[in-house]
Amino acid sequence: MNGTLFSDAHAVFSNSKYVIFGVPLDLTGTHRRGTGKGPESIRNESYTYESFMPDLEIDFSEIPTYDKGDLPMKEPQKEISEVVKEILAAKKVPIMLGGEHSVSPYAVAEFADVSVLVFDAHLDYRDELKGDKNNHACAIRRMDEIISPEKILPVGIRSICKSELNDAKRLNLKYITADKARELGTKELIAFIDDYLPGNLYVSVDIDGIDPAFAPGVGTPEPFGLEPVMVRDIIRHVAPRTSGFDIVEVCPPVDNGNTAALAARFVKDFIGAREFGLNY
Ligand SMILES: [Mn+2]
Repeated sequence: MNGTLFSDAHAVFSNSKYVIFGVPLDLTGTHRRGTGKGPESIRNESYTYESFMPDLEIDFSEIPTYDKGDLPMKEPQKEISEVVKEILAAKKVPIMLGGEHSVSPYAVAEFADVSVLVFDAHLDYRDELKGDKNNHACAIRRMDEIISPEKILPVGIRSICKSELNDAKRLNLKYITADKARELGTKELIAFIDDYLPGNLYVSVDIDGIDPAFAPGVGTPEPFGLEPVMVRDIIRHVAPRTSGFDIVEVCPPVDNGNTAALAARFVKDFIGAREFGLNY
């Protein structure tokens, strides 16, 4: 990283409630490459926003947030496991900035009892790609080996290969397509999420779940995606019962800055809404 920390992340670890860390991993991208620059770009764009969040009436600078910087990514799985373990042991909330989506299962594995809400264009349900089980196209498959398919709900899906579809049916992985999300609308979709995934949540946002018109800077863009405001409203709604969050797949070399800015905004909305829901 270039030394820039997430805006208003002034706390030190010991007095923080939220711990941000970057995972600049770009190993298995299949189309456009460059997600390794994601964390740096998200941090830079976080400075575009006011500290004060008017609709939550919260000043982000008053929420104790610590930015640990980037992990070295020499041994991604080990590094992520150790950091998430440390954060959870201290009863803080980990927020991971990617990097490619293959990092998410490593974080999820450290949560004792959790369901996972995923935003993504792709089902990421291949057992392997190019002989690699840790390819970013296998992220949700790896997660469901950790916690079971019934405790995962991908939303915004519009890219699935035949084998993924067969496996999703066989293993009972439910998912919400982007078209279905639009048909339901935010209110009904939120009601469904609360019903299907009650209790403690981990939220993983692959930014390509959003329509490429709003989030063009991604490795594998898919048209007809989710609108950012729907994703924001869902994140805000579930934030108070969410104990881990990641945002992945921002790809700065093909971004006009808006994708990283949106990712930074989701981080702020998650933290702000969680505080609002818990403390106000
Ligand atoms: Mn994706």
